Amino acid sequence: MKETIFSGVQPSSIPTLGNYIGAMKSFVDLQDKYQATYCIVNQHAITVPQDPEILVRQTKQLAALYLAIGIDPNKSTVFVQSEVPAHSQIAWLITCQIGVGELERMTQYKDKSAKQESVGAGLLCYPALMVGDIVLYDAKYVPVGDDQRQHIELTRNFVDRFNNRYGEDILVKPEPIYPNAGKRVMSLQDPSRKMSKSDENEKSKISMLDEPGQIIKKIKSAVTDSIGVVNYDTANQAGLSNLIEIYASLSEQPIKKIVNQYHDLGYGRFKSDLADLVVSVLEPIQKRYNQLIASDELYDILSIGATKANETASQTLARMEKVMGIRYR
Ligand code: ATP
Ligand code: LTN
Repeated sequence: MKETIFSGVQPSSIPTLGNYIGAMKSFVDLQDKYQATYCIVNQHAITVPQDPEILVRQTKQLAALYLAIGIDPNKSTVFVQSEVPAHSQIAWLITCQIGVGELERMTQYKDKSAKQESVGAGLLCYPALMVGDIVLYDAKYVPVGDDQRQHIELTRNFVDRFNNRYGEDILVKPEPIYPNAGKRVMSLQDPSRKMSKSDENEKSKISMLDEPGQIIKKIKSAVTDSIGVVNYDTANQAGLSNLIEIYASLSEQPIKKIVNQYHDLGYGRFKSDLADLVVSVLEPIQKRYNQLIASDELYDILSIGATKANETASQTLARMEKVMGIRYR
């Protein structure tokens, strides 16, 4: 039996190159070795305000992108979170067992709540939903970017606590899988902040659906420094080092080799080759995306995915409800 992995991306906007490199690319790479379940986590997206019509559109777009990057529905289960009720059901059981203090310490909560005028309780309770996503599928591994480190740690602590209280081996304790290069892709305009799909500054991010012209322009205008020599030095050349990581991930070459190759060629040449590389990766994905988004195939795949996910998830939910004493028959 293959070991299980689970991961998800929020349909909060079109995914960026950061989402692709940090997480989605690994989804494809790992699907042969593991029994994979990949979710479009739309219930996570509503922890901050969303326009309903745009959310629906983005949900379909993200599903199409999952398939366009190479997630194979014959190997992996792909589904939309709201189509599997066990996610919201288990989230409540978990919410009742997580401390408010624990939730308030999450940096994602601090960052996101600082940006909201009025903070919904869902934003604070969000990690309970994420813990639920992972444990429902008995996931041993979770491919994610570095910004999810704290949430995975919280999941691991929760599983320990739960199993201690209710019996060993009820829940599987997951481990994160981070990519070798690009576990934290930074903003092209401010390399001290992560590239984020909900960043309002379009120049800070490359969307997976950006056209070649936009990609070239954004990489050309990415913030670097005045040192002028291509080096991987995150302290003094943070912007450039971020571009090198992107190059390393997409070309699957070691950072050292890239630095050797471009060391004396100047930033202009490096940026122009990087832009070509990004375009060469995204163009075929966009081509497949355009076919998928216009077809009914997408709905069929998501229906089959939700049915499969439901089978597994409802069993875990039942196991948890039983030990917690809220299944009386
Ligand atoms: P939002 O801006 O709406 O919070 P996000 O861009 O942070 O979205 P998520 O949907 O929260 O994206 O994350 C999906 C996956 O992408 C997660 O595994 C996350 O760790 C990863 N990820 C997000 N941003 C980056 C980044 N800049 N570098 C590497 N991985 C990232
Ligand atoms: N919280 C993640 C998205 C997410 C996720 C998950 C990732 C929701 N549920 C389960 C891995 C496993 C985020 O905001 N980046």
